[in-house]
Amino acid sequence: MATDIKPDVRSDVDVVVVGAGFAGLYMLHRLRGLGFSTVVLEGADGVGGTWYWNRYPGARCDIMSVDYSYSFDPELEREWQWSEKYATQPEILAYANHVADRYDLRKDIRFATRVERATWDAGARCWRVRTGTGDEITCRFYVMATGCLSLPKSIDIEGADRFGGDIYYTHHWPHEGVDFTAKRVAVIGSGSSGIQSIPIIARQAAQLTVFQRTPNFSRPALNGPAPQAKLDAFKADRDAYRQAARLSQIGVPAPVTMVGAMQVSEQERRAVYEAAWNSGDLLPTTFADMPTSAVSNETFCEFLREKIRSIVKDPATAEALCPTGYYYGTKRPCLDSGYFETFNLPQVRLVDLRRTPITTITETGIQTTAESMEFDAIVFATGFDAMTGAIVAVDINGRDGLPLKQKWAEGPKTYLGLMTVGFPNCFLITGPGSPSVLSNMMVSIEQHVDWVSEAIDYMRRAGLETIEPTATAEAGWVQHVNDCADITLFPQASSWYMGANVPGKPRVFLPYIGGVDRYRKTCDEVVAQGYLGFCFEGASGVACNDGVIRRLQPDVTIVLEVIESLGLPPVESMSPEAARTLFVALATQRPPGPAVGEIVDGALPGAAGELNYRLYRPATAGPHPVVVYYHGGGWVLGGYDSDDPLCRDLCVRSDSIILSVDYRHAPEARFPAAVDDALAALQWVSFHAKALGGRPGPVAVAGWSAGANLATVACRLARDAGGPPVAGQLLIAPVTDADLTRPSYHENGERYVLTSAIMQWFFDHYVDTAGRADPRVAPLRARDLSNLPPATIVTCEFDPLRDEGAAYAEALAAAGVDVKHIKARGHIHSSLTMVDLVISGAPYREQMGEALRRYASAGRAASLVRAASLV
Ligand code: NA7
Repeated sequence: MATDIKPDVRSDVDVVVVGAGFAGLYMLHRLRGLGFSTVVLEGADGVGGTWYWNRYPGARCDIMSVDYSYSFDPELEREWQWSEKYATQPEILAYANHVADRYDLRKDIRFATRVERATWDAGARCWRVRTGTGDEITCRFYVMATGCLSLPKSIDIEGADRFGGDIYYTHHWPHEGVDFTAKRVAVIGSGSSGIQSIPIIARQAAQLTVFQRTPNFSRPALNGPAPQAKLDAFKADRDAYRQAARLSQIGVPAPVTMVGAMQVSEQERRAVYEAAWNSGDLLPTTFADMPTSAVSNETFCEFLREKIRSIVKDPATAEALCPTGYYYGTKRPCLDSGYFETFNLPQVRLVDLRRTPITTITETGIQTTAESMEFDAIVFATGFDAMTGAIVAVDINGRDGLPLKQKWAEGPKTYLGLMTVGFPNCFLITGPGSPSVLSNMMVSIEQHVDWVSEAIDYMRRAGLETIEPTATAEAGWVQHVNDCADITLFPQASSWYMGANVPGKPRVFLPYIGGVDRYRKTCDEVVAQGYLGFCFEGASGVACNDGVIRRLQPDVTIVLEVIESLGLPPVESMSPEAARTLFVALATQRPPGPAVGEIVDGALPGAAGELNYRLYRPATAGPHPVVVYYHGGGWVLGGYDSDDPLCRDLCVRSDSIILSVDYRHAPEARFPAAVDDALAALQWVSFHAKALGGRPGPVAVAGWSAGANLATVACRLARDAGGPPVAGQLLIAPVTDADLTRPSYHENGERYVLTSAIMQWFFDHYVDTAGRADPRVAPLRARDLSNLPPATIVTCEFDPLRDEGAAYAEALAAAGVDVKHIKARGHIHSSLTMVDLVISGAPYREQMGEALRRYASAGRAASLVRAASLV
């Protein structure tokens, strides 16, 4: 009988683990070490999971073996030597068997035992697990260690059951091997399994025909002995090596780069790509923006296509093998041993299913839209129902009998990829929403097993019986997983990461792409914050620690980390002059923003002298509507050119001329100098719109931060002065009040670049305390906000100015102004201006561009009406 957590509740064992692959083996070892009675249920006759089943010729790992091995026991590491850089399937399976023997694991594994159903018994607070043999086992905790790529995708080609020859599946290869000598063989599929097996099958078969639906990016594995440098680093300090892996992006120690592909010359770029090609490494370090920038990524794609063309002699075959229509890495890349060279062999032929799809499999072969071919054998290398398939293949029923399959009908929802709401005490090892398939699986498996073991141990010590995530925590995590994916190119590809390979499967990005390092940190933080996002139930009742662990946009987090690493002095401790110098220096480091048609610098008359401006003209045919733009910088910092990337971006998105104008800065010129200049500029540009090459009619105004403050103040002063008319106002994170006590100041006033202290510093330089209630400083305090131009107000969730922006939107709406309030979730005060750096800001800037286009067309319609009434 098991060690029960609570004396009055009995179960057969503490934990049932499903699967005796690398996850299940380590889970058993850890739980046993903690004194929990555990049984592992495994469908196969032996250990090894995916490496038990996938015995096709050429099957190997493509993460280097030294990395693709357990790290939990230094003794195990010392006694096991891998013979090659990338171990073969038999060697990996031998390793799994060695581990099972070494730790005497088999005695708690029931082989040839498939789990069919698992049901949560709320009354007994245990799981009832039913196996294919009809047995029922009860357990406190139920762990799915079923692997990410273990349930094969069902064959979705018509006529497959009709074929009279031999049929093989890479995922279920005969243990005795297959002899293809003198056979006419077809291989369907060109993922990792196809790419690894095709060169070997080609050497045996009389004829080999490869049916390729999507060409894959593959590079030579250059297998052989493990690289000496790697072995040396490992041997020198194995703890440091393993720790570096745990704190790396993908679970393998690797250099990190911050350099984008387009920031270097073509020659340097090629050198990096050549090094990647010659590295024999699945995930070599290339450029930082490879996952996010289409332009950068395409340069690597084309390099790889050139390599294919240089290897494959027949140009038509080479072209058909060249991947197109998706970006490098967004479908799982491959490593190969002579794959492309195989197509130079006379007995090998490629059928491009994009041109001539399979219509049916016949009794004797395969028919495409172009021809009928006869075969002795067909090999299906058609992949897996990845990440969720093996989990929902078990009929798992949670609280109130909710089937997991039903809960996940629209795509999996998990908290940290570890648990899912409604399924207490049910853990997933490397589940959807965790780095899993985007990482070295061994590192991710160990991290999850450790986390789960420690959680169960904690519960035992605290006398708790159930653990379950909260709905808020789960929704927040799902959002964060999507936020991370959405700033990359990955969701654009029809990949198994997206569930796109399985007909009818919801298109959801399944793994977590935020990185092994960040993910681990997140899981650790959850624990450190008292299991944030979890509810526990025990003898003393239910205790929930509700909350969301990651609320910032992922790229905003990175920006904050980079800024913190610079160790800059606080702005408020600096003189305005020093702060300006720093502001300018930082601006040189940012991406430039998109190209526009033309940029012209000029000067216009301000209220007390000339003001510089910079005009951004779209590349499209004009004349264009005109927008007067006021830069940010708290009335103290910045200049007409300091928001350059944002102005370029708005120019392109709105198809408008953006005229970014300077104004006098404090403390040299205090309030109301900036206001006077802002109004003067608006008047001058309105009058000279046509001369500037713009479209006649009312101009719009836009601004960020203090610039948005000036923009809206200028609108109101123009209204009071009887003109000029303004088509609309775009206010990005505006200053609308001088009240530093709103909740958003309390919540966000210290950590997100723009701090309460800096705002205080700005106000002190700009205006006397007595003047701060003036509506030209605090437009929210204006008595009459009616008849102002339509407004688009953008507020950022983690901005001290958020609440006053929202209050201004409400006040304008109450005064009858047409207002659109855009709330930028997960953003900080400055992140929307960081074009090409904070990619998650792009959808908001698109809405801004759209608002300016709308104002332009409304302004144009009004002008036409006026013109018509004059005729
Ligand atoms: P993959 O990578 O999913 O590859 C499956 C291949 O089979 C891929 O080229 C598919 O084309 C192709 N496929 C799937 N269904 C069809 C049909 N109906 N007709 C033609 N071709 C088809 O699976 P693997 O087993 O190779 O590798 C899985 C992972 O294991 C691998 O990524 C590593 O992580 C280890 P598609 O691309 O869908 O057009």
